Amino acid sequence: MLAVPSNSVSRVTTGSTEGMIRLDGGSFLMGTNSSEGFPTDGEGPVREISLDPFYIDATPVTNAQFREFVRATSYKTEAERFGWSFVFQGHIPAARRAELVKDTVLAAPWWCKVNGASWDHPEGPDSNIESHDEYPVTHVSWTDASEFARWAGKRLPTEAEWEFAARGGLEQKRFPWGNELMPGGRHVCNIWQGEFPTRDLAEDGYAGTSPVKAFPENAYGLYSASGNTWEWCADWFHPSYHLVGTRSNPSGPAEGRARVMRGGSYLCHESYCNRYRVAARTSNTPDSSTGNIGFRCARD
Ligand SMILES: [Cu+2]
Repeated sequence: MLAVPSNSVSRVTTGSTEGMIRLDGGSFLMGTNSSEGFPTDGEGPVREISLDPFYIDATPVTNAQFREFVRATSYKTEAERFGWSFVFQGHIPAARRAELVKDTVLAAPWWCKVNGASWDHPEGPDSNIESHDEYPVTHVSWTDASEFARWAGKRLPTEAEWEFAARGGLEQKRFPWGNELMPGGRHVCNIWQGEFPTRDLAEDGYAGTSPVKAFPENAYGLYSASGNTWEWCADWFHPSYHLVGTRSNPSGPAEGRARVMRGGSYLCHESYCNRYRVAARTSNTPDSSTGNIGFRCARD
């Protein structure tokens, strides 16, 4: 038996609720009316949502857990099948940029299309995840995340479940721990410090992802909800569907072109993408993968 360090995240036992938190559900106020929110994202209006009890992973799925899935199933992620994924410019050695970067995103040129980037080569073909077992898996698409969840006997959380869990029982606070970004002057999540996207001061200790338990959990025991990596949710994204949708166990529109992502990432900064707030939302197409998108699972 290997000794498991106390801070480590448990192995995946398929069909088990180990490493998950059981939440009673009930009603909560979802979204925000704050002027800080992005109206076009559909963060508001605040509405009362009720949820049945559910389980949710205490942490995002780690590299070690995803490796177990790949070893058990020989699963190939979409990034591996497409042959590339998006890597943040600051994570590519300047000397190799010309060779590795095939293209960039017009509206977000810091996202580089890198051949050979994948969950176990997160910064390109020569990079690896050695000594990063307890970091969140990245470069996984919504489809990949759903396949992992199915293997583990779980599912992706609905957006409402994600927000309920992330709020940790607090009502209408900005963050999973309260209203202050840095309570007591301490960094409690992994986001961007400095000038985005060129100057990353990494004052929180991390320029990229951080171990899933690097920062304190919220009152429900949920780690890494704000910052670190975006997390896929089950729902299709729509900026206004929630105005007409059910308020009891909502699961989003029946169809769409992009899936919901929540939580923000190590690239979020107030000046550019103030979406590490607990009401913030964004989306991506289900086959997209990047170095700052991961996921956690839920189950009934
Ligand atoms: Cu952001």
